[in-house]
Amino acid sequence: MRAFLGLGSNLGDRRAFLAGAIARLPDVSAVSPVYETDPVGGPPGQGAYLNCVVELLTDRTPRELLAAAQAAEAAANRERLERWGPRTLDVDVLLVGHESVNDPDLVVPHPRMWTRGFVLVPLGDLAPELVIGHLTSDLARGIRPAGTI
Ligand code: GSY
Repeated sequence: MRAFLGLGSNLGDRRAFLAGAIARLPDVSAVSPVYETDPVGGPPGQGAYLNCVVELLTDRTPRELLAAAQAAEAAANRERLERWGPRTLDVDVLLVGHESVNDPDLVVPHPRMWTRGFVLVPLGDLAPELVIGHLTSDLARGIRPAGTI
């Protein structure tokens, strides 16, 4: 199955946190370019994010991928201090093949991914066919290329 995870960091050595997560996640087959993006939601005054999307070729279930995402966040010393607040690392399960999950702690496809430029732009680098009809110029505005990992 082709699965996609979204990665973001806006605290500390942001690029190192993304790189550490990519090294630790299972079955990674491709990594998008990195983008610097303005925070969506959360408290005022927090710093810009670095975001990217990774593709996995995997047989793991969405729940197994959630566990891998949470392990990567824990390894980045993430503390859940404030919902939507700044974080060393956020790893979201975006898509897992054609699977859908609707549990209190896990919804796949990710319910907000289609309205977030910081997800759709890097996802479009890896899978342009998935973002057609979703990625508008409004959403892409302010998503700034920041190199590769
Ligand atoms: O949902 C992921 C964490 N997050 C982000 C993010 O990764 N990038 C941007 N630009 N804003 C965000 N707000 C939240 S919450």
